[in-house]
Amino acid sequence: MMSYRELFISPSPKISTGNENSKVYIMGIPFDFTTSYRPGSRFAPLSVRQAYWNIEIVDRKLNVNAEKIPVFDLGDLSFFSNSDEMINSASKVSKEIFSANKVLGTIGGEHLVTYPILNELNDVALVVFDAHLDMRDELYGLKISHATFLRRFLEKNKKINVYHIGSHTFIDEEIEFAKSRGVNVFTYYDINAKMLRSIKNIIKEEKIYVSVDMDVLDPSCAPGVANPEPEGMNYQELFDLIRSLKGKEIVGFDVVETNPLLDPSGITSIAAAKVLSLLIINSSVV
Ligand SMILES: [Mn+2]
Repeated sequence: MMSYRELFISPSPKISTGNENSKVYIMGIPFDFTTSYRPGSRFAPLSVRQAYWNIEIVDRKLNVNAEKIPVFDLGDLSFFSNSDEMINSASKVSKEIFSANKVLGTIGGEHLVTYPILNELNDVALVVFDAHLDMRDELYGLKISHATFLRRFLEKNKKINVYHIGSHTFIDEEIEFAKSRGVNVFTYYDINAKMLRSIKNIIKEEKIYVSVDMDVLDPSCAPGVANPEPEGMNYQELFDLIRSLKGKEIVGFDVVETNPLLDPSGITSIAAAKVLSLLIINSSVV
C-alpha cells in the first residue's frame, strides 16, 4: 500500500525513481577545491538534479524512457575539508557500492572526483569525454588536481585501457605521456561520422566506466564550465557517441565540471542532465 507521504511528497532534489534494490545508484560529489580558473562546480549536483527533474528524460533515438528505470539516489558526499579527505571518503563509498554489484553514477564536482572512483575499479576500460587530457604532471604546484588526475591514476594503474575522446587542447607533456602509456586518444578533430555511429566497435572491452567532462562540448553549447575551450562537440555529436555505447556493460559513470554559477540560462546543467539520463539508460538497458 502506498502511503499518502509517498503519493504526495516529492523526494526532490534527489532523483530516485526506485529504491535500494535498483541497479543504478547516484551520488553527488560537490567538490571544486582544486579549481584553477573558475570555481563553482560544487553547486552542480543540485542544479543537475533540478534539471533532471524538469526536462523530458525520454530518449527518442534509443526509444527508452529513463523515468521508468529504477535509480537510487544516495545524496551527496559530504564532510570533507580538503582533497585527501574527499578522495578517501569517495574511495570508500565507491568500493562499497561496486562490491554490492551496483552501477555507480556520480555527479561532480570537478574532474578530480573521478580519481577515487577509478581507483576502486577492476577489469574495465575507461572511456573519457573531455576537451583536456588532464595528464599534466602538476598545476600551480599541485600534484593531485583536476588537471593531473588521469596521469596520477595511470602511473599507478598500468593495465587499464583508456579511450580518450574529444580533446582539442593539451600541452606536449600530456600527449607524450598519453602516448607512452598507450592511451587511445581520439581528438575532437579525429571524430567522424563512422565513429559517431560505432564508437563501441573501437572499444574492445565489454566492461567500461564512462567519464564525461562537460567542457568537451563547445562553450556555445555548455558555457557553464570551469575551463571552457572554444571549439568542441555539439550536443548531437556528444549524445550520439554516448548512445552508441549501447550494448557495453557500463559499471559506472560520472558527469563532471558543470558550473551553475557561470550558466545564466541553466543550459549546461540541462545538457548534463541529458547526459546523465543517456548514461542511466545505457547502463540499465543492454
Ligand atoms: Mn576538461
